[in-house]
Amino acid sequence: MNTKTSNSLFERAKQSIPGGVNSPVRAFKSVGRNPLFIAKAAGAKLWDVDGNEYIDYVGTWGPAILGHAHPRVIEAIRKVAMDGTSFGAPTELEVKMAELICRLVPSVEMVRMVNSGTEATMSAIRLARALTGREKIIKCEGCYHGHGDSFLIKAGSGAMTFGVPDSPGVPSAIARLTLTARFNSIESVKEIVDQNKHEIAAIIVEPVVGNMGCVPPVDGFLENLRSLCTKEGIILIFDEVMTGFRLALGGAQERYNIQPDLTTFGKIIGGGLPVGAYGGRGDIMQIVAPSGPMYQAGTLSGNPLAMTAGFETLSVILEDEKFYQKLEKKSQALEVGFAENVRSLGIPATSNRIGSMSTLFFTSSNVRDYQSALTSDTKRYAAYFNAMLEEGIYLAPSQFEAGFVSSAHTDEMIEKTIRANRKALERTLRAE
Ligand code: KE4
Repeated sequence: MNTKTSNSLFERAKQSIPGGVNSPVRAFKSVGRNPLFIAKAAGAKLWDVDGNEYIDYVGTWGPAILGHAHPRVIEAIRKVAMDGTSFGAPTELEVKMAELICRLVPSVEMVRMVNSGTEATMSAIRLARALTGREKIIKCEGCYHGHGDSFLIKAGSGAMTFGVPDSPGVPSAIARLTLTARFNSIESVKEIVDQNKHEIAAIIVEPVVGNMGCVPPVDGFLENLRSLCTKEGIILIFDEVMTGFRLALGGAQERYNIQPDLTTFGKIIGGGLPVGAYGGRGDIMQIVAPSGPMYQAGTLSGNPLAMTAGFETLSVILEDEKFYQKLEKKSQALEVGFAENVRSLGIPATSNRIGSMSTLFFTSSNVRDYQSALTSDTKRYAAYFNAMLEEGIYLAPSQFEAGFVSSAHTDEMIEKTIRANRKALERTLRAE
């Protein structure tokens, strides 16, 4: 596979961008090769600058639920851009977007737009602290909530990929306020709450984790979190930056029928443009300036391009009442095909999937939390990743990420991917 242009671009990029990329996981470090520079994308396909074509299962880390460059979304952005890209003043588009999110997400009565998932989660915990007057928060090991100081403690995603879950530069005074529990262990959460009575402002969790690889909640975990927070006066924050509008129109909270106090969003609601949002109970959101004292702001928050791209994306989904069933069918076919290959080749691997989010873990353990995810053979994952790339399949360049199926993935692409998976697994066997 010729990647000459990508390689020379990467050498150039490293002269002016730290690590040559604008987000660490893109550097392909954990899969032992230079990153591919992408020239264009359409539907479920990517083309790199050397003309190589791939079926894409990263989907720009979640936003591309319709595939890339959906004609409706592109046309809507083109049209709205003609009237200006940002005004720093309210627009009707923001009202329409806020009303749509409130209509679709069960627990959200009011919502504030921001520019990234990180901004959304940072604002949500500030709001929880403002409301409760408490300072400590609980997160789960392996969950990733963006790069805000309070979250880079046993973080997932890129931090887990590079084995630096706790970043230098985070003041110990801040780090001390973040306590970490084990995902899927309500006992570990209760223990921390009991040891910090009346001091916990919020528990923030990915209701279905994507950032240690895909790890669903075990039965009762989310329900127990909800009742614990209600009993203890702790704000329950569902970080649905990845799962929002991915797992259902109402996100994971609709799927699991749980009402968090606050929810954070990102990715899909921007249709591929920079966006984030946080929302929830009206009585809590009223505290946010200018209706209340908790300050949070943003020059480009709710800008017309991102609002339009997100609104059009959600509109396309809403027009197809079978949208999520079709996504489920394709994602299940992929999972069954992979499982058959893994079984027949005797590879120690297990797959977790919820809806169109999934991960093939190279471990024989059942992956249900950070510790079990870490039993994965990351060297084998790297070999598998590279073999799939050679077969024209673009996967997440890390064992600790989720892959995504979009509505643009055809049955033929799913079948091609299953065939490629078998060849790639065979190559990893030979590489042993
Ligand atoms: P951003 O600040 O990257 O928009 O969102 C942070 C974030 C918050 N919460 C969850 C559940 C997330 O998944 C993310 C971001 N996800 C990663 C992918 N695992 C972004 C990819 C990257 O860092 O380049």
